[in-house]
Amino acid sequence: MLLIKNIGILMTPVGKSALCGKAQAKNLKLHNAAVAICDGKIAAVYKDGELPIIAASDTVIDAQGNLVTPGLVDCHTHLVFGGWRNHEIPLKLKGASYLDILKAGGGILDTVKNTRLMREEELFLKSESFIREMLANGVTTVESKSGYGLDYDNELKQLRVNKRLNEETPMDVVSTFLGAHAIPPEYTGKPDEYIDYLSERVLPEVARLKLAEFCDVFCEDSVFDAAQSRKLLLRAQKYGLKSKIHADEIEAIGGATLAGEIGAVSAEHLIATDEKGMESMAKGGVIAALLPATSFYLGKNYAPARAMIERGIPVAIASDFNPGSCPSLNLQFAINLGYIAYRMFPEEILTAVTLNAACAIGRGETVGSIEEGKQADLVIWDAPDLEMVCYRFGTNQVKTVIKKGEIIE
Ligand code: IZC
Ligand code: ZN
Repeated sequence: MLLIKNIGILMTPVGKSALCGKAQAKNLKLHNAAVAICDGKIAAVYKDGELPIIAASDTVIDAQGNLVTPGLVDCHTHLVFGGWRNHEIPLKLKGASYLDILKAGGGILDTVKNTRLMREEELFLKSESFIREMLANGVTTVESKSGYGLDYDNELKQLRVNKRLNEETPMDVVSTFLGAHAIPPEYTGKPDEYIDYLSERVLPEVARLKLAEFCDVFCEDSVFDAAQSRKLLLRAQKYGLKSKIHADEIEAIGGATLAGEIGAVSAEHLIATDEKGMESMAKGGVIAALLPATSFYLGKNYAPARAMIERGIPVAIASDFNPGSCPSLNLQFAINLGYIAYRMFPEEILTAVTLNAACAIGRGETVGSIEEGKQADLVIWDAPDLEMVCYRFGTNQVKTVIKKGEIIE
């Protein structure tokens, strides 16, 4: 047994499904707590100084009165990529927008060029270093999208890297096929043909080789419209891939509405989402995966998180780590922005980066809360309470990370 004792405060959402409305703020809060872990799973949770009988062979960790939460879940990243995009800074300072750069053949397409050039092993080693950094920052489960290959060979290359990251690092990596991330140079001006190519040539193989659980699409002005997105996602559902949509990041062109209509598990970004989109999401039980560090980095508005919570949409928060619109993998910074920019309460934020994020990637049954039977993924913070985690920013407040009952060094 591994025992974590002397936990000043243990905070966790409860359950296996996403929490919305007032329930999003309901955390279990235990004082002077302890957690017993056996075989990588949570065996028991204690409060008010209660402890199990400890055998000489047990390992005991003293949390020294600090806060303990579930391991964080980062439910939206693009962490497998070649190159960086630091050279875009001067263009942006001269006034070019994210979409201007993409339309001129840069942006995502620049990363596609660099990702295609990289060998699978190099790509794996680069991504593995990000995974290590994420673990050190308290993230124990991550979603990773393809979308920088944009052809059969290179999309599969990225997805195989996801598989290896999941198998060869302590991190749980949930793989998403985002072949419809941009229109590749081979299909310039022919988005419909590219959607057909993905549906007929790439998707069946992704499904056959079980390289992704989700299919995602960048539903955006001058990328893929709502009809093209619908076509691909419905085709993917037939192959057993659940739906996610990059919706309303820059323009509201119907992505959030589509998410509700086709039963997407999550819609992501939602900076420009309108009333109609929110209504459809609430009706369809779609989780809103919000990415505040991207709003920060693009100098854009922030998604209407409070309005979503009021309308009963479960809110998750993720990093959106990618080389263009968010070159930071620090989910703790997104937590800070959840508080400062979204005006969410610490309890709502904790649910957003644990249970709701887990549900957004199909892992609500196994992770996202500290409960008997769930996987033993926990963070011991260098902080006495959740307010401190939301309040201090720019430093790593994680003290110890436990993944499947093992201490991450
Ligand atoms: O590489 O720019 N928004 N996709 C959609 C991204 C941002 C990632 C990128
Ligand atoms: Zn994204």
